[in-house]
Amino acid sequence: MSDTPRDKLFSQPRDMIVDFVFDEQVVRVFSDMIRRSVPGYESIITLLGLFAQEYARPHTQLYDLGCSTGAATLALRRRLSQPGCRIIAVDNSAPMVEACQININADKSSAPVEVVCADIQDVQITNAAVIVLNFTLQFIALEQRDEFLQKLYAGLNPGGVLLLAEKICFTDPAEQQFQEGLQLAFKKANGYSDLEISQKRSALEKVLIPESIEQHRARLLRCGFRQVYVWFTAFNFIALAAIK
Ligand code: GEK
Repeated sequence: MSDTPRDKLFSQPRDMIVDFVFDEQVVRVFSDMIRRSVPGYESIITLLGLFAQEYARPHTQLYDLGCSTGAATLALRRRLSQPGCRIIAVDNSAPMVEACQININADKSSAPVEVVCADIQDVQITNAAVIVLNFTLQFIALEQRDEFLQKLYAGLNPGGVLLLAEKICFTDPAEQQFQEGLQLAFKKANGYSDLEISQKRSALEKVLIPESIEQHRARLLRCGFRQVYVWFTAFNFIALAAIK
């Protein structure tokens, strides 16, 4: 995945900004785009593997929901040593699923992976030890998030972990400006121009809806998770572990 073409999707002025979609153009540059946009992305991906190592139990399932090109799936797979486990990677973008399958096929680790093209809200979750929602919940409609997380909770085995990483917002406007400003600086330092940043922001506006850490924590506790911990944070991006 290291030879991914560079993301220049928003580099030219556009007459009309349409809502962001995970189409073939995005898939082609996705790996470059997410690394240059999300501070800490690569660390989060690598560290997810440790949760597979620590939380997978023999003959259980691990889910990567909104798997995109399979980075988290591969991190889980490479650290998975329990017998009889299976990873189920799901995305509703056909070109993402295609790219994910290619990356899985090229990987030499042995745990079986099933790559599924479906809406994550329609997937049956059963016998799960680990569920990864890495920057995916933010694309689910706000009013559907409670029901969706309740479903994940129900499919998780006791002692299992839900790994939720999200872009977040802050209730204090000064902190919002501070954290968002630093993410902007991160994107600029990674070579994105002001035009690219503002056009992409407009395209994502109605599609990616961030919530505050308090909202995430409250929802997870409402669903029944007994422990909710932040295990990674970088500006306006966090990763939480919720244990059943
Ligand atoms: C990573 N987890 O590299 N059903 C299925 N897939 C969906 C849905 C849905 N309802 N909504 C969005 N997606 C990945 C990164 S990207 C994050 C996740 C980002 C999929 C969508 O097609 C895309 O592939 C992914 O969720 C979000 O760790 O681009 O900021």
